[in-house]
Amino acid sequence: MSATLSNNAPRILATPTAGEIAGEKTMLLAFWVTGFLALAVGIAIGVLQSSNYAGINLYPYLQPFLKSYYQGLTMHGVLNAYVFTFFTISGWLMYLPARELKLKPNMGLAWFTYALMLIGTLMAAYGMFDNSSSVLYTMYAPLKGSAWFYLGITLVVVASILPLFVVLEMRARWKRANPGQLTPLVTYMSATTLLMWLLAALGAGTEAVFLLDPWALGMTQTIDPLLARTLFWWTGHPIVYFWLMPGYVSIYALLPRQAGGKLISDPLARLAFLLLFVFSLPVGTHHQYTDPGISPVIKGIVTALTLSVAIPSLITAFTIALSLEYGGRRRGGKGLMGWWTALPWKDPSVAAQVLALVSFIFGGAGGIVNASWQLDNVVHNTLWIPAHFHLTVGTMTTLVFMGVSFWLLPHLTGRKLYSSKLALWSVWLWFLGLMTWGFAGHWAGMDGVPRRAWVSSLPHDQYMQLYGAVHPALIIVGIGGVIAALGAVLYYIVFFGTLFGQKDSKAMVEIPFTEYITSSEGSLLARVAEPLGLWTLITFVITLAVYIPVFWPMLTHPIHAPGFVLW
Ligand code: HAS
Ligand code: CU
Repeated sequence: MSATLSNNAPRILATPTAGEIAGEKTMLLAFWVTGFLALAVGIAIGVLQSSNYAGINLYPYLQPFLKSYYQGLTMHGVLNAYVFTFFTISGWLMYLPARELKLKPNMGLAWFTYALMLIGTLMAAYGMFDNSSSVLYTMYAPLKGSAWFYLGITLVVVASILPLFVVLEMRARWKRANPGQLTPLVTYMSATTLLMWLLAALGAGTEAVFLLDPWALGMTQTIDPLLARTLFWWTGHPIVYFWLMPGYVSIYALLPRQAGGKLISDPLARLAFLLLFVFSLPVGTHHQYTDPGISPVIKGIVTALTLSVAIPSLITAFTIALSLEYGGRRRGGKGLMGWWTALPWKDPSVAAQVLALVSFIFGGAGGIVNASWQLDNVVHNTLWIPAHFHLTVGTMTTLVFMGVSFWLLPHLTGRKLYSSKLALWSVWLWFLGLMTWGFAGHWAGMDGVPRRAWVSSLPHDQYMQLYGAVHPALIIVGIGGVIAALGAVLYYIVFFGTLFGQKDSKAMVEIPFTEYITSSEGSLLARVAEPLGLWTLITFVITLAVYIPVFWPMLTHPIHAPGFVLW
């Protein structure tokens, strides 16, 4: 009898010692510094891309380092969209749950993740720098890259899955000690994000291991471009939520407190994450509305499913706007919008995240246009699409992480933020630069300016003949890029100024975990959302139901295309 009782009774878990926490901080710092270094290189190359559209061809001055616009574009996309995000997100999603649960993560696995990701990054970087792999970040076969590149990317993707096991193990340990209790919110969000990513990565993982790697190693001579693209987009859509959801962790679980308030509802946050998980997997083919070989019936179904993916972000918009309003009113804001001006705008971390949210209103609205099959035909493969993703991953994700770094770096290093003022300038310039870019890019896209085109290499009169009518928009694209780059310069002054700055005992700020107005206690919604294994299975079944009819004709009518190295 007593044995049964002691089995069910809550167990006391060993909390990590100060030395162990210091080790975890070093681990997270390694992930963030590596990620932000990659971003610095990516941003520098970004200025070349935006100048290209303004008609300024800087590539001739960069020989022999960058051979072509397409090499630059590949590096810009891979470093920013994969390397920066995967490093920062992997560290972030292991460290925060560890602090929330007050448990020690499996540090061996955490460091192994880092090492594998670094090796993969170096291999892929080699393949890009030697100009053997200018295949763009979407790796569209039959454009052919080197084995260094594909194998490197494969390792990076494999590494990015490992944090899931670190988080699930901590969650299981915590659940054994707290039987019947709901997973605390940050851990719930992290586990959901990483489970979503596990299923998402199956597409690109299969593409890499069965198509791209053997092809680049010379084991196969041809490739099926349609199959490769479809596998890529299996991952390529949900990857955008792998970029978004870790930012949402801060927006839901930390920002309300930083803004002086509380999160309105914990169960609604869980619902948003669960819906992002379930809805984002089956809709990858909305990137292929113009591809042949996919049934129009599927394209219609995917349009409807994609529109539903906006629902969790709309839930987020209302929940967070209300949480911010609550914070602003507690800080003395009066009247209809007084709460808005009463937000702590002088705090660069808050300013960055709120500005990121503002940009995401436009990024999200553009996404809803893309989601609609008919409207997408107008904007697909135009500059509209990069404009859309510079307001989502370029601003929403990146600016939130910049904002987080303003408290996280002092938290990790015990050093003072180098300059709050410079930090504020950097986030405003980044926001204004990318909003300018975004506005002009959408405009130029609607006028039919193609994306991924080395337009500045055309003779001037030909460039003007083709794009003269939309030249003002393209010049604004270039100006937006420069403003954002100035913001980045200030940002990195703050970043390195903090890393190498003064030690200050007060700098070691605590993680601003928020309180809730409505907690998940007694919430049916939170209970239904809790069994993550079941939700993973449900999502997988729905995804297969949508994808089996997509893949079937491709597998029964394979295409065999030889590879091309164009640039
Ligand atoms: Fe997207 C293409 C559809 C969101 C990234 N997307 C891309 C590409 C990237 C990307 C990188 O359906 C290009 C890929 C390539 O290279 O070809 N996208 C959507 C939809 C959403 C969406 C429906 N995208 C994102 C996010 C991304 C991202 C997030 C990165 C992080 N996207 C598409 C489609 C395409 C596409 C098609 C293919 C197009 C083509 O032709 O190739 C939705 O998830 C968006 C929902 C978002 C909202 C906004 C909610 C607003 C919030 C802010 C509230 C503000 C507050 C502040 C609280 C509905 C949460 C208070 C303010 C006050 C004023 C009170
Ligand atoms: Cu998508």
